[in-house]
Amino acid sequence: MSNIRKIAKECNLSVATISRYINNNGYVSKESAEKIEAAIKKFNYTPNEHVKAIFNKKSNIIGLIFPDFINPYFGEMATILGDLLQEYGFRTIFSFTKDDINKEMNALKIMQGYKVDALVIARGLCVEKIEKLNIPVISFETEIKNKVVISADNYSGGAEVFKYFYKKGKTKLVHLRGPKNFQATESRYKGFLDASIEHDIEVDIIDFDINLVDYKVVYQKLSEYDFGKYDGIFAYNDILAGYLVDYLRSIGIVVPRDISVIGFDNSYISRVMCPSLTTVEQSLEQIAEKCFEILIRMVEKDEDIIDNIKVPIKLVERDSV
Ligand code: XLF
Repeated sequence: MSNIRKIAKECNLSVATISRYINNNGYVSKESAEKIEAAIKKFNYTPNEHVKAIFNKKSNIIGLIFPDFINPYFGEMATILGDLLQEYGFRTIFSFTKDDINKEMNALKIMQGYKVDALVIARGLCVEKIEKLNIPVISFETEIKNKVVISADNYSGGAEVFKYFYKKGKTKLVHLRGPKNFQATESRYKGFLDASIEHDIEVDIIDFDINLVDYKVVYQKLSEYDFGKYDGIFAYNDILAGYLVDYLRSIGIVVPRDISVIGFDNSYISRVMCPSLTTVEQSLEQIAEKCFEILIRMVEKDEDIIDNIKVPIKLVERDSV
């Protein structure tokens, strides 16, 4: 006999009443609630998620699709958000895309198979497919029609980097630009470029259109350029800035003595790097908390939400400039 039926029999109540009590979704008298509590204790019962799911028509699972956890920014974001969801009582499952469309397609299929109640997709690429999903979706960074989109104010971030270099007297600048299919880094690039045009300073742009997962490939790419002619480098994110500082050291260029470097993210590596990294903060806490709050509204309260949320950025001064 299933646990719920055992409890129902013990209490002399219907299975529906037990379910209402366990799932907190309807009236149960005080007297019945006390009986049910006693039976739960007696049988040492922990609600079976599958049973809950059948009664609620919800799986209680949130799917989180991320590029990878090699980039500490995504690792930190998933930890904060996953923890909030877990504390609330949700289960989380993860899939990784490595920014590959086929892997992302597969991840979406797997998530649908698990009948997740909602999805958070970071830097998604399969825009049309995601647009058609009929479950709540929060998209981090990628604009998707009729969905909730959350991103940092990347354009302002890029502009702030230029202005900071300029204020510090650095005008021989280069930007390591992210892959063109990343909307966030494209905005950083545009913000940086527009600010340089406004100040009448010509800047160089290097297309860094490779995956940062394999550091050997990154170092190989860095070795193709002559960084000695610049006094400031804007890397499109912290992990690239980390590789860059290390690479420069390996060829005898010392940061910040010989050249300044600014990243983007304010992930924990920016604090522990040597020198510590001046960077643009896209607040992990604010982004994760916003995702959590909206997920709860969409999944628990069945609210239909379409929004485009821009989280403000902040330049964090450290030792790399
Ligand atoms: O997609 C962008 C590029 O990398 C994302 O916000 C990140 O900055 C994370 O490191």
